[in-house]
Amino acid sequence: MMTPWFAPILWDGSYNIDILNAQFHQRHVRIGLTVFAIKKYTVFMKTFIETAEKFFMVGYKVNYYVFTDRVKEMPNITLADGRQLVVLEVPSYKRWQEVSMRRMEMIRDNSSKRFINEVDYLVCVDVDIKFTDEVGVEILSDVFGTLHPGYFRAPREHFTYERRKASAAYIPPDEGDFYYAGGYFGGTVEEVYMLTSFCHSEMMTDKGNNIEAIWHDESYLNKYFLYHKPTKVLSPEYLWDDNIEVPEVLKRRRSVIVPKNYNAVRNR
Ligand code: 2GW
Ligand code: MN
Repeated sequence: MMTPWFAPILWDGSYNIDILNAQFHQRHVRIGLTVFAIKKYTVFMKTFIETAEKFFMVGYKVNYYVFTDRVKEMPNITLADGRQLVVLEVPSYKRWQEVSMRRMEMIRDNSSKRFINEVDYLVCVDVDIKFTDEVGVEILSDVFGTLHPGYFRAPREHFTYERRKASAAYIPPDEGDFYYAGGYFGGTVEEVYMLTSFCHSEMMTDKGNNIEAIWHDESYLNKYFLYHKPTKVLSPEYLWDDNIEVPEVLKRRRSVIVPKNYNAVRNR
């Protein structure tokens, strides 16, 4: 429940939400939830927002920041008091790898321009998820990552870090604490700015050298966390994959990956 650098690993039962709520309400914290719905991924929006209304930071001031190239396809959903949906129109990239990777640049740019004036913390997630149980202020910290559901019990040798030395995302075989998921990280706006700046510029370095890390943005995120340790680590309760058999330690599933009809939503 604790990393060797004394960051809590959040499992059900490791915290008292009433104490945390009292602390965070006292500070009137505002939370931004960033999500990207580019091209056909707009189909995930309705479920994403509806389930977030039910389970994500209920009772807090929440801004949904939706980056999309299809503004007209945004669902019209009535939100609870104190919550708003901010649609940010962005260009779409042709390659799907780039669609995923460019999120770092867009989060970075909006952190300094907009998010810093509007919220205290950012939570940055994939859109192909649905919330199925409470996610509250227990996750908030300077900078946090999430254990990838496929690797949280795996030995380091199995982590799918970038292993080519030519890439800026390279991680030596004898280094690396956890394998973090690309689709769920966050922290204060300042910390998320630093994280996304790092990931974007390392991606650009690689691009200049005609190399792209094996798992795209996820590989650069793992590199960042190796040398800038997260101050909280979310257990896979926060991002579960129902294709994996539920282990005994997993008492709650707070968000799960929505099964994709690959042909319908991806044109690789
Ligand atoms: C992605 C792959 C193939 C074709 C299209 C797309 C796509 C992604 C798209 O057309 N439109 C779009 O908005 N996206 C955004 O990128 C969307 O927010 C989506 O959740 C995110 C990542 O793509 P996804 O969810 O299809 O990829 P996963 O779940 O396999 O992602 C993991 O690995 C990625 C890198 O390959 C990222 O690190 C991601 O954060 C991981 O969860
Ligand atoms: Mn995804």
